[in-house]
Order: sequence, then C-alpha cells, then structure tokens
Amino acid sequence: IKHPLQNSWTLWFYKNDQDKQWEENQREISTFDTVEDFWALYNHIEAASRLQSGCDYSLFKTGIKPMWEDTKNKSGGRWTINLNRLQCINDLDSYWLETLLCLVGEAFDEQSDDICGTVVQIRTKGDKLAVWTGDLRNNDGILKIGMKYKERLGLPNKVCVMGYQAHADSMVICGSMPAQNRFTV
Ligand code: M7G
Repeated sequence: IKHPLQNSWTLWFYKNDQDKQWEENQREISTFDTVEDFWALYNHIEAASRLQSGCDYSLFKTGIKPMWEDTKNKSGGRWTINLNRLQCINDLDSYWLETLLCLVGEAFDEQSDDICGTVVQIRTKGDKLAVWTGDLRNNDGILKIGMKYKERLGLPNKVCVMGYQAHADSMVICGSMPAQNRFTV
C-alpha cells in the first residue's frame, strides 16, 4: 500500500518558445498524491540544473495553474529567492528538492492551506526559486511561511534577504524589473 500525501500535486514544465504565448508554453507533466509516486516522478525527470536556460518547473496543488491569473493565485504572491552564481552551481538541485519536500510534506503547519505551489526558473542572469501563496492579506501567515522556508533551506538569516512580491504588482510590470517587495524576511 502506498503512503498518501495530504494533497494531490501537479508538476508543470515551461519551455520558452518565442513563437507561442506564455501560457501555451506551460505544459502539465504529471499528477501524484502518494510519497512513492512523488519519488518515482522526481527520479524520472531531469534535474533542474540540467534544464536549458529559460525553462521552469512548477509544482502546484492539483487544480491550480502555475499562473497569476488562476483564481487561487490572483490575490496572492510569492516568496522569491534569487540565487547567486555560487548557489546556482552548488545548491540549485538541493534547494529545489528541499522546496518540493516542504510542499508535499506540508512543512508550513497551519499555513499549509495558503500554499499554492512552487517554481524553479533556470535563467542565465541567475536561477530563481519561489513559493507561491494565495492571500496577500494573510500577513502573519506569509511571514511564518517565509521564515520557515528560509530555515529549511538553511539560508543565513541576516546575510540573505528574501522578498515577497504580490502577483498584482508583477502583472503590471513591463520588462524584467522585479516588483517591489511587500514583505521581507
Ligand atoms: P518570469 O518568467 O517570472 O521571469 O516572467 P523572467 O523575467 O526571469 O523570465 C517573465 C515574463 O513571463 C513576464 O514578464 C510575463 O510576460 C510572463 N509571465 C510570467 N508569469 C509568472 C506569468 C503568469 O503567471 N501569467 C502570464 N500571463 N504571464 C506570465
């Protein structure tokens, strides 16, 4: 018998194809709801560090699309970690796995309901990790999630500042300037 997870999760893959709309480049890969099926999928797919630049993996609760526009995302935002050059080389895969384990293992306690998903983005300007939550008004919850996430990745508290951006802000930004931080930890 397999060990059920608290939630069902869907993995998505984004490949940057300039001829297509952003949404069309998001492809659903697989859905799982047991520990065993999580590992089967994780062991089967390419490591994040081996993806081409411009690609993303997203893991979201089944039924939530990895986009701002989804009803579960649109009032929320994301904790973003911009990895520095050394972290991209040394830590990307371990940070991504730890992030996945935080989500499927419901590491955020009472805040787990507010979690929508997570995204890893491979970029030449520096890889990024994000945890998406659903409700910007949930101040305390967002801060608890941010602190817990940093702790789980073992990021030094004072040295590395992590910011939370509202999707509503990201949506109206043109170009590659990140939206301003609504919260930091
Ligand atoms: P990104 O992939 O988050 O960062 O956003 P990057 O600059 O490091 O590649 C790049 C662009 O993708 C944005 O400016 C949007 O045009 C588009 N984009 C990203 N996201 C997350 C969404 C989304 O959720 N919905 C839509 N419609 N476009 C998005």
